[in-house]
Amino acid sequence: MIKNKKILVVGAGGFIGGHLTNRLLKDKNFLVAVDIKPKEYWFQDFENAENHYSLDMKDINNCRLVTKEIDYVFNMACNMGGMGFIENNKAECMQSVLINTNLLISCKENKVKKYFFSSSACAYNTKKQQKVFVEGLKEEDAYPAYPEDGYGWEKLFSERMCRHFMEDYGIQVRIARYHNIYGPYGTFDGGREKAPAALCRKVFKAKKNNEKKIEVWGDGMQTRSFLYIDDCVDGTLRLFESNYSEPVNIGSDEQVSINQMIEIIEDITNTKKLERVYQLDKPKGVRGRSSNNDLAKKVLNWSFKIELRLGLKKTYNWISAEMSKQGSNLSRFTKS
Ligand code: GKE
Repeated sequence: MIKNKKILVVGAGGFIGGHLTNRLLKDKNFLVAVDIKPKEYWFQDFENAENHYSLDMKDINNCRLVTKEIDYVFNMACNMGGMGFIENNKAECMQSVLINTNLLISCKENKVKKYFFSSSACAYNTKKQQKVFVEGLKEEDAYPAYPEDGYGWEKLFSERMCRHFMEDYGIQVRIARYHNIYGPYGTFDGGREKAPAALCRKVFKAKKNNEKKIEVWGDGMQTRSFLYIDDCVDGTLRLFESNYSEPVNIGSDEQVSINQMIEIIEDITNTKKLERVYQLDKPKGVRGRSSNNDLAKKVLNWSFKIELRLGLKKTYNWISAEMSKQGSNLSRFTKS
């Protein structure tokens, strides 16, 4: 367990960064929490951390400032979202390369011991994801390089930047390839939400308004695997404390189609089967994706624990409670 360290989390106002910051605080570390978002849009608040609101880490001077006298850095920051966002904002997504690059340079200058980079399954070769049911992607399947346009290229390039900072300057790096992380305290509306949160929101709305239909992007047959946030934080810390410096999948291999995921949500919420309105012109991404977890088992002795059904139940309960609230509380999770 990491304890009594001075840790910088960049992207602490976001979904994964927020949960990670909370966990590191609970484990009795001193946290410097940074995000480009203003205070009112942070997904979680941290009373016991040194918080830096509205700080743009694309600017190297800000990176230099917050990496001083820091033991460990977790770079959880990027301008991203679900398919609806990354397919329509490729230039925005690629500019996150500045965050990683300037942070690494600053870590080198300030002699930070260890650096974590949050990469993505979008770094994998898209040509290996053209069928509905695919074998879980192994780490070597990122090459030959043909990642998701925009966002995926940024992730793959930044992975390599980390690797070369380790080879050339000796900074220890750890890299996770996350597979569609979901759970409470994440975006569920506004354009950046991913499928689990979007579909929980849509089922909740249909129930509330007594509607009989929901809109689904694509034909619903596309597949993914989804990892619950608590498992993600555990896997991340396990990886960080390991001796393994190459990218590792942090994901689940419970591969489901989008139609199957909707059935699970209907089932856990006692919703009568809704008519699916398939929107074939909406962003769809790859046809099929899942995570091969052999390497994580081997080098981290780690595997996901929370099955999709349970994770969706927790997520739905949180989203429905948020949507039932009135007023401004809602806006931080729904900002586009
Ligand atoms: N977002 C969203 N909203 N997706 C929907 C919806 C909806 O209402 N209805 C169906 N889908 C379908 C999408 O068309 C896509 O085929 C699938 O669900 C998953 O969409 P997603 O959750 O937005 O994102 P992806 O898994 O395609 O990609 C995400 O992958 C992660 C890594 O595994 C990326 O957007 C990144 O957020 C992330 O790195």
